[in-house]
Amino acid sequence: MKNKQQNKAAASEKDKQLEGHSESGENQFLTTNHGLKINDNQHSLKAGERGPSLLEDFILREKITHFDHERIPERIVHARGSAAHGHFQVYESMSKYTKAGFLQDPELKTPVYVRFSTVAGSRGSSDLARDARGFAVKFYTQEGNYDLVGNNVPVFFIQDALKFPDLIHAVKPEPHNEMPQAASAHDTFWDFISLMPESMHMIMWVMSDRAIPRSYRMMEGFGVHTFRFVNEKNESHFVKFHWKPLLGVHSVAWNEAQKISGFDPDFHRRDLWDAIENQNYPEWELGVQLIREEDEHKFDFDLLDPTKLVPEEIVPVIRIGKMTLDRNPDNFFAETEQVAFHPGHLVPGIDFTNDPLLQGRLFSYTDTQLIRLGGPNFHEIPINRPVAEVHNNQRDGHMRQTINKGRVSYEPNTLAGGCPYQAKMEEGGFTSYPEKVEAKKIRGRSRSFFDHYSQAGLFFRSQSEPEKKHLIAALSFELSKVETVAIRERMLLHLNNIDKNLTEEVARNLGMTIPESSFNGHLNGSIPADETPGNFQSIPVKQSDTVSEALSMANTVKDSVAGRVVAILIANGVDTSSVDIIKKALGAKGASGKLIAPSLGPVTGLKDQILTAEASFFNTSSVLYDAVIIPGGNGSIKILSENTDALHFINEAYRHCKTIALEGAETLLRATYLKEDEGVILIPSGDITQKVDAFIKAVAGHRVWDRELARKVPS
Ligand code: HDD
Repeated sequence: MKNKQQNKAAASEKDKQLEGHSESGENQFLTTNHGLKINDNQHSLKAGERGPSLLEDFILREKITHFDHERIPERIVHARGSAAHGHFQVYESMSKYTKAGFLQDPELKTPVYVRFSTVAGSRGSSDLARDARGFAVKFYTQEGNYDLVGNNVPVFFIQDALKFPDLIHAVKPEPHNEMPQAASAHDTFWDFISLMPESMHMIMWVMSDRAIPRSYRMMEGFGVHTFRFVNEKNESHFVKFHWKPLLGVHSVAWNEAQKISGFDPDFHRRDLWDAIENQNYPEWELGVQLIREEDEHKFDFDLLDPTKLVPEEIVPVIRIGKMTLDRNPDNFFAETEQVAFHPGHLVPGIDFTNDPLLQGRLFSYTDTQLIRLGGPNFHEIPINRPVAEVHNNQRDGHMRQTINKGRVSYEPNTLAGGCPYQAKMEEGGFTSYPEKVEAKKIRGRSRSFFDHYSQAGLFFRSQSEPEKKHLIAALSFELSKVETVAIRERMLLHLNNIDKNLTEEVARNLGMTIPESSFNGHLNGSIPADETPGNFQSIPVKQSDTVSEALSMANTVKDSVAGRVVAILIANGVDTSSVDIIKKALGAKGASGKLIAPSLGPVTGLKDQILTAEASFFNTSSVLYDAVIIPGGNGSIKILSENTDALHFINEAYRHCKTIALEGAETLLRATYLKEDEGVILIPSGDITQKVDAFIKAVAGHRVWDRELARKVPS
């Protein structure tokens, strides 16, 4: 009961903070920022109708000045993103492992704000760039904000935060000509990577289909670093965080991604927005891998190394709660642009480890907000404000919102009764886990960080055949854009330490042979130069044939079509009752069908019923849909089979391995490249009612990637 009241209080407090001028208000006069009612918003003040504008026009100056300052610096990384509100609930108390308040009570709903992003592109870049995706969750807990600032990939490129600026400089557009935008397929990125063996595992992930998700709703999320859970008895467990999407993990094809970037660069943003507007609320389960303190050194990699994952087969992921996103933001700038995440926003019960990448991040995020949001008071922006009360002696600074009362802004004090005073641990005061540290100062890394290839190999081996082909194609694409041959050669040497077959295929696509290992320059992360030269031989390569099923998307959940969009191709003469049946069947499963015709506007069906085309071949493309269905009706089928745009639409959907169903459409089928497989569903005229469920089931399977293996379509 208490928690319910607290939930309500927290939610309404958050709403109050977010309130502002709203569009639907009645009796609202236009005013200046100082509340003066404006009488004329059409004309600036002039000396006569044809005369010069007057400096006196404070209304013009206020409006233009505000406009001139509308932009703030975009995020240095993760500039392109979209976000939504929601809540998190734990399934059962995790008190055995952590005292974190929001992980104790299954009744407690903790508000969250979640921002998904790409990493490399600018704010206006396409959602479909090949890239890792940011997955940042802000929990507004009653003990303060907790941020889990992760990615959709469980590992990272580098082991030490000192290399982060180098990595980002290398991947961003090249500085002399600002090209290419939101793309890693260029020399500086691969030059850097080819000198950073530690990045090979992450390279496998970003060259895989994980880097071109179908939807933010269909991505896994990972905290990446090893963190700690700490319980009331101050006992610690290592913890790895996972977000598991209930819709499964799905991606698009690379050829498709490139086209989506042209047809709808907001594809992921729109998908998230539409799903929430249509009440297909995206859901993820929070998973944890828990490792006892005493087991820290039982792995053949270092838990502090962010380029390694803990295979789920070794430490299972326990699903401990669910997050649901159920409200779109009201204002993109105020919320999504101004939200400030920070891995250092912690609550009691969760703590850091000494992962050197995490340690550097703990400095970087506050620092970046100072410049991006303009000063030290960014925590007062509504989207960043905690629902927990804030009391401290910090004051003043740019854009201070709080009006601190009284004369005391120091501690200890007597004049304010000693307030605000420190909280003891049992009162919820945060204390750091007292990890023993005894060491010499050193710039270096542990030898336990030196195995750079084993998990890259594990990832590649664990992929399905179509996934492997996609990865090879992606590497071939990226490296073919690299002009400097020596960089490509170095990459082939690295790949050869991961998988021989992979390397041979990439080399063949590049028209190259795999060079002898001959590089003697500085390779970051190889065994130090005083022991052996920094070349490829000095990096240990372990042979293994283990696989991890969890790493392949082929093993994901395939039982839902919620939020999927199906293209329904129609023309005059279409059987409108078939259209009706399809739309209803899709709607019943949370999917939608969009009517696409040779032109926009009315389409006359059988029995003269009129349908309205929602899109036409002029303004849409098959790449924007999950599947295609062509309802019967002889007239419609005849028109479509003679329409080259319609044929291209169907052929392209086939190429991208989508499910295609055709009702009574043999003529149309013959005019396309389609060959029958489980994703090409032929429905005899009039049988749509019986067959529509089989079609929807096939759509839930997402793609018939095996079509590529049969060499019916290119991968
Ligand atoms: Fe970072 C933003 C995730 C390493 C420095 N990072 C940012 C965001 C995400 C991540 C999801 C976007 C947050 C949002 O939506 O506003 N970053 C990661 C992950 C990392 C990582 C999973 C490795 C495991 N990051 C990392 C390092 C540094 C940074 C090593 C610096 C030393 N990251 C930043 C940043 C950003 C940022 C420059 C840009 C905007 C912001 O922080 O608020 O400070």
